[in-house]
Amino acid sequence: MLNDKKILFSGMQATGNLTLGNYLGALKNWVTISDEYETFYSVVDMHSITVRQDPAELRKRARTLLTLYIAAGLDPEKNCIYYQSHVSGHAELAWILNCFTYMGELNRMTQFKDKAAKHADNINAGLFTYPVLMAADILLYQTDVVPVGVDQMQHLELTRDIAQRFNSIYGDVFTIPEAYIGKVGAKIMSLQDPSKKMSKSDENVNASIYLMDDPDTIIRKFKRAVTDSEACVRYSEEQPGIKNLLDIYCACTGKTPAEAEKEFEGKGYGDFKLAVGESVVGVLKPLQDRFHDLTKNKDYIDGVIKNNSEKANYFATKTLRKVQKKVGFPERIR
Ligand code: ATP
Ligand code: LTN
Repeated sequence: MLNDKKILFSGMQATGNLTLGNYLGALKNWVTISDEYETFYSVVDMHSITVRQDPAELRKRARTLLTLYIAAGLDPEKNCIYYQSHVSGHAELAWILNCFTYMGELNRMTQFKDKAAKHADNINAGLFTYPVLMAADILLYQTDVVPVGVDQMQHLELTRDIAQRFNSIYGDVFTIPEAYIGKVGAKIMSLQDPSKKMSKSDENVNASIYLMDDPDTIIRKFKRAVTDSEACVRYSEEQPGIKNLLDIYCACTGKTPAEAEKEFEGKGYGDFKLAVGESVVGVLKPLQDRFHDLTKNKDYIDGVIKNNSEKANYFATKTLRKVQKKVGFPERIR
């Protein structure tokens, strides 16, 4: 890198509509910490085809996601925001790393087990080796930190194991990455079943707040959120529904759970849910306005896509050539 900053990489899949979980667990943290690092934020469209996609729809969602990165506050002049499929090094490194990953390791991945159960009619090899592509994403940029939600920890551990294995054979080729888990919003749960994470692929639309939901919809979904019969706003594992709403409220307002408990002392769940909904509207409305402005500016977004894919390609190729040489591929003749 040209400066002394450490390197950060993260990515999101262009499948489904982004939820408040994706925003509070990932995107918001990306913005908060971006200034401290040299950053690469990828729209990981190659990961998306591990489950069947409609091509036109995937293209549209990928562009929406890239635009949302910017709307959320990432300046594309400072942050390398790009499509994974525009940098062929991801696939090339993934192939090499496949040869340094064991079937047994991949068999243990819980996301694979979940997705295989969900898509029983299409358990393809890509779904199985998905974590290796993720390792390639990260290692390609000599990444130091990877901000993700807790659900991705297992993949990150695997990435570290693969990198260490490779380095122990060929010397210090890869930087060993660390996970960065945000303090608040690390795991936002479903509004309809607080034992499940809020997920963009949930079939029940009332379970998730989507980033593009209008204010009325947001308030209505919070009013319907599953709670309990304790009638007391307390931050406790015994009240998972209330705890989740407190997590959301604190992530949106910057308050601590203790401050929030105090604020709602003696108040009913109705008032509390309304306040949570309003705090979410307060965060999402400005983001939505910026998103709509950006979509009107096609040339600007096209320019971001072009410039940043060139930048990502430059850094990716540097690592890739080093790795190719180490494993014994013949040198390129210029
Ligand atoms: P899917 O439902 O398709 O599995 P997802 O909603 O889990 O998708 P991903 O694309 O897998 O979303 O995740 C993008 C990022 O958002 C990851 O860093 C992930 O850790 C984070 N994330 C996803 N869901 C949540 C959640 N409920 N709470 C906090 N962070 C989350
Ligand atoms: N597997 C992640 C998305 C993802 C990612 C990455 C995250 C793909 N490559 C590299 C961080 C770094 C997910 O399903 N959320």
